[in-house]
Amino acid sequence: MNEKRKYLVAGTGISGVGAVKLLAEIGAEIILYDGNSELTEEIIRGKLSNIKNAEMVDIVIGELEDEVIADIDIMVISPGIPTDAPFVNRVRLAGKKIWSEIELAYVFGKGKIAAITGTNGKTTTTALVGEIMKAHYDSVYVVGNIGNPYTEVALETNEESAIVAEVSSFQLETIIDFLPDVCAVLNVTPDHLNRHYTMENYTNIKMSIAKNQTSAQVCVLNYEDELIMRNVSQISSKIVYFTTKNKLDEGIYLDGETIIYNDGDKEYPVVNINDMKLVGIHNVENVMAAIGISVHMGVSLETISGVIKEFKAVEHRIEFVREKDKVIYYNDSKGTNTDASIKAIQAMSRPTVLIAGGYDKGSEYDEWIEAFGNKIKALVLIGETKDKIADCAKRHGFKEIHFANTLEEAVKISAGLAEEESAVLLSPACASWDMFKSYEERGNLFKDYVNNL
Ligand code: UMA
Repeated sequence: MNEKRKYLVAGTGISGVGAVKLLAEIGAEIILYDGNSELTEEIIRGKLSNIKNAEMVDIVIGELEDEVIADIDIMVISPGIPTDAPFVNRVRLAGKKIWSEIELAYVFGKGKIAAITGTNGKTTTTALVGEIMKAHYDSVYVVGNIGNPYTEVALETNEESAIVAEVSSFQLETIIDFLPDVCAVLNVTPDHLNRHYTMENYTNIKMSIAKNQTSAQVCVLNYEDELIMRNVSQISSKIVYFTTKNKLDEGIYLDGETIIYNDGDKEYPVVNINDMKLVGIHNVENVMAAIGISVHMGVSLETISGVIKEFKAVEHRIEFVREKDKVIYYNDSKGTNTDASIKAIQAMSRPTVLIAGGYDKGSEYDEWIEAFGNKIKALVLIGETKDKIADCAKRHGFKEIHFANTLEEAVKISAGLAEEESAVLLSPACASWDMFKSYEERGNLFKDYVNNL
């Protein structure tokens, strides 16, 4: 291929590198730009070392001059760059197209696309749909916000491929023609408002995943989500609803403990929720969405049901670690904010010892402590926020509070506190950066300590 247009790729994270890989392969002229003036050309070239013809890429760091902008046709923007950043406004004012990295992949990729967005549950649902697709299709790509840039694999896809994309609001802001065959909006609750400013704007961005769909495509929506339901008039595709609270004439719902798929004519039992390894009502919703998506991606209910029963949680998200002395240990290191941690607490079906605390993002813990109900029997606190959390817990009348200096000590204290038939849950409600490099490191160490008990 010999692409004639000249591209500016903004951002040198994994999206930017993925975009450069795709564009270099199609022979486009590329300028790679990053606003972080602490980066050097050497560091950036290092990131491109596996890309053929990368020496042809021009690199710009720091200020982006108007002459550079004047010279390009399209800017491919990384999701982490705000769309109202001053240099982005200058590109827009110069009349240049701005494409999400997802848009670039879509334009040059092939295959049938399932795209999933929502505030919570995206990664689990994407991973599950990916596994279901693998049981049906030979060529499957699980891409997007989940951590695998879509652009990196777009040129490998063919007409027979199934692409499962986790798409964030940041990526949706700059889609143009992106048209998924099936899409889903799982839920919309406050998040990223420092970037999207209002809930109205954030909701519209989420719903825009379906903006290019017609009645030939399918959009799977959460029937119980007020913000989604208030905005369904925006959707032109065939809507498939899922609900854990109601019964529908068509869609996915619960009959007792069985998830039913109703195609409008007939009810089909898909899976009993007790046969699933995923726990919590939010995961029942994720599974329901995955069923709606997968059916419309052409997979049989039998295959879907089989994969759901075997599917385990995504690593660090209410992940089962082990059972020892009749106590189950769960790793929810990805519970880095109170909202996510509340989901984990709600998912516990046993009395639970909760390990929490970490980096101080200035969060309030009142709502989180109120969510303890009768379920959380003891709190073991670590990290920067331990005193702040303890004070808040005491204000709410919660008294069973213990402190640990290290995560290892917290695991030992918890094991001592947990009675038979109870659970120990690491769900910090805080980022990890005070004591660890990342939530992954925190979760992996937790699992090591638990396995060493
Ligand atoms: N940069 C600028 N100017 C700016 C801001 C950033 O030049 O104003 C540069 C930075 O210096 C850096 C680069 O942009 O070099 C970073 O780009 P990026 O933040 O888009 O990071 P990527 O590595 O490309 O990762 C992105 C997603 N990151 C964000 O949305 C913040 C990843 O989602 C995603 O996995 C990846 O693309 C592949 O699609 C992460 C995320 O936190 C996991 N997502 C949010 C979430 O899930 O809540 C939306």
